[in-house]
Amino acid sequence: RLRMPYSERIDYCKNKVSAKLFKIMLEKKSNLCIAADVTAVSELLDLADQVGPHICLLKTHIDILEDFTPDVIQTLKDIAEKHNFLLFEDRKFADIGKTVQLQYNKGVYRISSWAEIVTAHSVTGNGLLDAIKGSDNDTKGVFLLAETSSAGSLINGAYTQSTIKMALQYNELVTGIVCQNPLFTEHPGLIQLTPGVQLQAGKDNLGQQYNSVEVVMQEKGADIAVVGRGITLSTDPAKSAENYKKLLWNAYLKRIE
Ligand code: UP6
Repeated sequence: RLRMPYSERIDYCKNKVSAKLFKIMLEKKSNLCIAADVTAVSELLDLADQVGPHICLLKTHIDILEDFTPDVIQTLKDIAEKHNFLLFEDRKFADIGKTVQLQYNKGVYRISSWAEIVTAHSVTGNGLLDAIKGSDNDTKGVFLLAETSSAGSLINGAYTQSTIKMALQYNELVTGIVCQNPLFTEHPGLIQLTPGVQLQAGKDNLGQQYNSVEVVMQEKGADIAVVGRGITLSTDPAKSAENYKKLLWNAYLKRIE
């Protein structure tokens, strides 16, 4: 997987969304996912429109918006279409199947009606993935969490390996894995999504740990890097996103050289 160009990996994708995502990445020369962690709708929409040309994925925590109304979704969808990126709700589902089914399809957010990709923990087992798989929308993908970027995580090696097994078992539904290391190198159809990325290695005061662009792409096996505050807290998010995009794409090109 690590030395194979994204273009060649499309043929290995069992999940429709992964193939679509690889195509967008190639068209836009972008393996940047923004973590749009802002709490006002206007900020989210502005940010999406500004960084839109430079990203392949817009990752949301839709439940942190303080002024959410259902019509926000249509506007987000329009921006996503305008700039050709996918909407990705980082819900980190982790309940029994029945509850996840309700959380995914119902409530004010109706996540399944707009997010082509969601995240899930593997901790509760297959029922959770069966619930997502069984719901209406037919273009959907899941990133399963096999590791986290936070210090002191309770996830161990056995959990990580079982998560990858689960991803392979559900390969029609699973777009890829959220992790910090090159774990599933024999499976080019799965995408590695790696959060905890900034220009320099470091940490925040709540356990988040950052690696640099070069390290995540060349040593840690990331296919897509998630950048949040590295962009959102900069004075010019569009320019910052463009800079991350170029650095990430160059690091990818170096990796496949
Ligand atoms: N995220 C992590 N680490 C994980 C999984 N997910 O940071 O292991 C998510 C967070 C946040 C984003 O929920 O939205 O990635 C990182 O944002 P930051 O770049 O501002 O730290």
